[in-house]
Amino acid sequence: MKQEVNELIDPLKFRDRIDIKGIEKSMLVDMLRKMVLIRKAEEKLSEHVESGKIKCPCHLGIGQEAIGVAVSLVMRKSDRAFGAHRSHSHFLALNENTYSLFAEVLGKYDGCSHGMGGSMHIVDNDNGFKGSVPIVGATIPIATGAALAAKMDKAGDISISYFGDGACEEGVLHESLNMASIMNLPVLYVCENNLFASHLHIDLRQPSNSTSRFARAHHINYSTVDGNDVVGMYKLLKSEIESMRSSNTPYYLEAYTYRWKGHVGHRDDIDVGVKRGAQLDAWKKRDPIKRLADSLIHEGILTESECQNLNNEIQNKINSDWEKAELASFPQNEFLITQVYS
Ligand SMILES: Cc1ncc(C[n+]2csc(CCOP(=O)(O)OP(=O)(O)O)c2C)c(N)n1
Repeated sequence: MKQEVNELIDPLKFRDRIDIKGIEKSMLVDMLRKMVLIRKAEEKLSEHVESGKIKCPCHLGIGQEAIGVAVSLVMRKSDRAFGAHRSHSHFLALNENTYSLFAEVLGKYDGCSHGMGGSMHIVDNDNGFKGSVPIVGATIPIATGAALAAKMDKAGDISISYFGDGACEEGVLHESLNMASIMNLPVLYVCENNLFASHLHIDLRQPSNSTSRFARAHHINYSTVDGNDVVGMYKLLKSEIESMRSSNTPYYLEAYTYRWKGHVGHRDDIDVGVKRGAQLDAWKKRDPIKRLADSLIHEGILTESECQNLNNEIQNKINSDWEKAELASFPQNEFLITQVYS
């Protein structure tokens, strides 16, 4: 028997303004700025996957910006976050360093992994992003181990594990949840449930479109949320993470969202899979950025022209960082021996 989780997967719902009450103006503007930066950075990447200048595979998360931004705002630099193949938003939400990301995907020495990693091996130790790898599910146990280390350090740090709904089909998720539960580890599991694993919709892969049932099975507290509501997720995480830090408990956040681009590259992939063609336009109307911007304008926090200026400033930064990255140098050949190992 198939079970639908709830209305969170309905793209006709949750399209309106979001509840921004109780959050400081500077925090709201920061959220908007970070999401716009991530969106525009990925649009630039999309343009240059298409132009052929980017040679590495690029998994774009346009449409999913709110999740990484909400998490980044409750993190501290000593926390330890781990991502996967679709992690540009997790990286940029923490450091806004579009130059470092652009240089990386172009294989340049100035990139965050000195041009050796490309889009799927990005890292920023200083800001808490400990790295991403493309093997689906591979960083979930690493994040769990990092939570054990954090607990032993007794400094109240936590670890964060980002993964997609497809990663729940890997055994390591289940082993990790069990270990985090039985050992009381402060790890925040963040499932970005965009309903797809490559081209296959979750309805064709699972008896239910909820992955948080796995947290429940392991006695881990969890929430299922609108992953396109940055403020809602921020409010929830703020209180949950405080208690994780003091009591060393795991938490599972299932954030429902949708990626606007195909699995990899610049195309929309509307001709692939059974549901995408029908749903993509509807999900674009549940845009996390527009919903926050509309809310800020409606509440008189920003004017339309201030919003436009913010967009323009970010676009200028993106353009100039891209141009600078194109001019940057490639790493020396010796780096293949000194920086890459197997
Ligand atoms: C162990 C493993 N199996 C298969 C793949 C091929 N693969 C890459 S991404 C992906 C789908 C992952 O889906 P999900 O975890 O939901 O993340 P999303 O792409 O939706 O962000 C697959 C099957 C892989 N990289 N690693």
